[in-house]
Parts: sequence; structure tokens; C-alpha cells
Amino acid sequence: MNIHMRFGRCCWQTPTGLAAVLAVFMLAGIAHGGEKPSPDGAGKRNPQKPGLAPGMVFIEGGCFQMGSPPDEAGRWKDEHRHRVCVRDFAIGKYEVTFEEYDRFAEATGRKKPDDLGWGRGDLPVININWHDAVAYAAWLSSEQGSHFRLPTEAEWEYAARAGTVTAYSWGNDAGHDYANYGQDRCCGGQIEGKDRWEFTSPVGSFPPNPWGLHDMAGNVEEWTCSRYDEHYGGAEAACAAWNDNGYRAVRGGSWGDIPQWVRPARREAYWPTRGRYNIGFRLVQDLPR
Ligand SMILES: [Ca+2]
Ligand SMILES: [Ca+2]
Repeated sequence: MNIHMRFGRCCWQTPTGLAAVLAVFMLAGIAHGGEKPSPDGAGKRNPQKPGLAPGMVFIEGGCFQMGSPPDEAGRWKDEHRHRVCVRDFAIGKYEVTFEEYDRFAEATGRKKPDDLGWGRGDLPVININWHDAVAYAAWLSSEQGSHFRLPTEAEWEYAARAGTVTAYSWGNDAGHDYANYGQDRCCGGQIEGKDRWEFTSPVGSFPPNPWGLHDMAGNVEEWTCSRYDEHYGGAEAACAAWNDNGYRAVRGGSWGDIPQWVRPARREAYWPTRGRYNIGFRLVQDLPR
């Protein structure tokens, strides 16, 4: 289990400066390229899918190899490869932003999460626990008359891989031109190349993966709805009950993580009742069948 990796890192918990607060709000449906479907046809997106909510990308279901090969650099033992199938779903093109979450907080009288002085707007929301994310999905569902939820761990990895089998969706080598992540070795944020951010970056600042999804690697880690099971016993394809106090699977790595931690196969575990400065989320929309 990788939960212990989340402890004992203190040197980058305190923001040292203000990130620029951008006034460009996320506009649902803006295309950022990445239009072509996966080369192997294991899944593809269809922006014309009826009922698709703004900002959602349709993902055709399919089967894939979840996990990593034994020789993948930075691999952990909980990443063992196994075949998983997922149904059609839609997933957010971007991580949920502070602007979006603040609208929910204002509408429901919730306390707005701390941005640590980095700014709000189109920066990904942080410092929200799993229950907060689930409550946001429920609220948005009632607002829009559609069903939103967190992705299962399997859906998340399927979408992050986007039909690829490499260590990263762009290839086998990490690169700050593709994602916002941290230093090569522990600990803290890193500014390098197109990665101009020591902490979080505005969503969509990096190229999308082959299925048009931004920041699946890095920026903020993302809650899944699944209970973390080190042995992949099936929990990865289901959502945990709200009163299940076990760890939740958290995916994608963050601005403060080493490159190997933003691989699609990489897994983290975290308490559902705790928020964190590097964990946010994105939503899935269940489409009518
Ligand atoms: Ca960075
Ligand atoms: Ca992310």
C-alpha cells in the first residue's frame, strides 16, 4: 500500500508565493485538440453523444489491461496487470475548478475550501475530502437533471490511458511539457519548460491525452469513488459506499510528485474524511442507455 508515501513530507506544504489568479474561467466545451480516437479502437470519444453535459467527453466502453508491466520504471507492487472492462461513460475534460466548486459552496452554505493563497478561478479545487466531492456530484446532478459521480478507479485509468500502453499517455518518458508535476526526486514542485507552476496550474494548461482529457497526469491528484484494494480484488470497478471508512483510491499524481507518480498505473490511497492540498477531482456523467 502506498498510503505511507503520503506521510512525512512537510517541506512543500507551505506556499511560498502567490500563484497568478487567472480571470479566464473554464468554458465548457472549448476544444483543445486531441480529436483522434485511440489507435487500437479500444475506446473513442464522441462529442455528439446525446445528453452529454457541457465539459464532458464521451468515452466508449471497452476492455483494457489495468496496471503496469513488471519492468515499468517506478512501478509499485500494487499495480499488477489484469484485464478490466468498463461500460460507456462520460468524464470531465478538466479537473473541477475552484470557480465551479465555490458556486456549489455558495448555493449550499458550505465552507469554501482553503486555496492556500494560490488563487481560485480556474485552478483545480483542493482541500476537499471524498465526501465533499461526492456531495458536489449530487448537487450538480440535481442542478442539471443528469447523474454525475466520481469515476471508479478502473474508469479513471481507462480514461487516463486513452488506449495507450506506455508508462505515460504520451510515451515512456516523463516530460514537463506534458504535465504539471514536481521534482525528479522528493520533494516539492518544479518549474521546467512549459511547466511554469510550482504549485497547481490552471486546468487545461497542458496538452490533452489522446482522448481529449487534460491533466490526467499531475496538477492535482483525483479522488475516485472506489475503495483502495492493494490486490485489485474488484473494488476498482465499483464505487464504495458512503459509510465505508476505508481508504479511497486517488489517482494521477500532482504538482508536488516525482514523475513516476503521474503514470496512469500509479495508485495512491487516502482517507475519505480528509482533504489535502494536492487532491482534487473530476466527475463522470452516467449517460442514458
Ligand atoms: Ca510544476
Ligand atoms: Ca490530475
